[in-house]
Amino acid sequence: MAKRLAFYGTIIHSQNIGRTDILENALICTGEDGIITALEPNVPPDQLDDKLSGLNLNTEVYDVHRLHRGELLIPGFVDTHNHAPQWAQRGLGRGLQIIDWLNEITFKNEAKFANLQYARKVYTQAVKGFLKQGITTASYYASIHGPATKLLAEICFAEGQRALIGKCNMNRNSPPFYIEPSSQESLTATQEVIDAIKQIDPEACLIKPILTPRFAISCTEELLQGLGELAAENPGLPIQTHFNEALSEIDMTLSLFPDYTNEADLYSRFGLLNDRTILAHCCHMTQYEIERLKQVGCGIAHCPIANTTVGGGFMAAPIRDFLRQGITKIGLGTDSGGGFSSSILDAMRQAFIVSNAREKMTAGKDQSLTVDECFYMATLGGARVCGLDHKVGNFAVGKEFDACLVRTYEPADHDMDADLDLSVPLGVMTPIEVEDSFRTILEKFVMSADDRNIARVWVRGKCVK
Ligand code: XAN
Repeated sequence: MAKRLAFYGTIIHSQNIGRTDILENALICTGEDGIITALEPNVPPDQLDDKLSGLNLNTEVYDVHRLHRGELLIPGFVDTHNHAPQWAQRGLGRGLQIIDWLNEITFKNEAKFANLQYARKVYTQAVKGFLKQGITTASYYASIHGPATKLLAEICFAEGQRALIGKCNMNRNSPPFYIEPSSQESLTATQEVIDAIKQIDPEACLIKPILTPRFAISCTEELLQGLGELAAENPGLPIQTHFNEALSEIDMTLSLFPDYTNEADLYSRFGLLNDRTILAHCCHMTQYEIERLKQVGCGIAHCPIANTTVGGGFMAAPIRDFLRQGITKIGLGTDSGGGFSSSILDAMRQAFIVSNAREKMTAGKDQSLTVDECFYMATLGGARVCGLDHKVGNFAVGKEFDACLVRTYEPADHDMDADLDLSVPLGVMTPIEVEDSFRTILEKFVMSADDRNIARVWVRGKCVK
């Protein structure tokens, strides 16, 4: 059981892609189960004590936080595409095309997760590292190894991170030291991991299994068929894969599956394209595929850092085009280690950069993204992609309290609201000025903060940083 929490101050969250609510003088409370029990904006400061006693909020059972002007409460970040074993290879292999990068850097690194001692060390660092940066939910690709994948699930659960966790399926086009011997063995190991995760967290309070065919290149038809059957037998089971990431990858996929002209039809034929599917990248999309994704309701994991630093291209998903066509089930992925950064703040910034490039490339047709849109993708959009928006992504009575306390100044013993000039900025974030609106403070945070400004983090009401 977590301690009950109450916060009074400024809360910022998304309601949808175009709407960010800034709630000033807001009071939010949680129960011992981490569920939000009250959310009320515009509580005048002189009425706060009455309100707290009216809600029966005494500090013995509640941890009461009064936020000053330099602090904000925002939803925890959702990382919709993350390779946990690549924590130790982030940033390596720049300049390589995607298939070469996999062969020269990634598969050698992931093969090390056959060793459970090594897996424990790296996965513990990774999960703690992501939580430290406010990533309260992650959709993880593990390695091909069942035991190490179970270990990742145990670590997420113990550290208190919400996660979807998938053992990668790979039974072809992979090096001899990093390949599953047959489709049957891959399927059996997948089922074992699903069962183990359900045993660790039977009510799926924090962690859930996810089917993870790495991409069609690494799976035989028989394996994709078997995974599609698993998906059909388990109606709540999500699926994740890489999709239309790079031209070389698409060419190779279609040459391996000559009966198909596009990846959407391929995954659909094997029962792997549905409203529980998370498609990472979606960079090179035909109009037909955009319409199929919309029709089916797939989630899109936009990974702008990896798309511009690995894979030999400067082509990230056409987000403005998706939005124009009514697709809003879009989140951000760090895609670390293809993405060199494990920060969703960095992913937001790179999403702006690639959208600016697209604006130029399309002569102004695809306008660049806004702060509201990126903030949505980092929070509520990501929760939608992971099928968790009924629980997290923003704040509402009945949802679970996953949150970050943003702090822009060092804690001080003077009245920070009155004496901003005496305050010492925390980290290297753009400093707050007296005249700044909370919208400006949010923009400064998104564009220039780092993990030092994420002072505390809660998942399901439990403090994890
Ligand atoms: N395709 C991939 N793309 C990527 O960015 N990272 C990977 O690990 C991977 N595997 C297949």
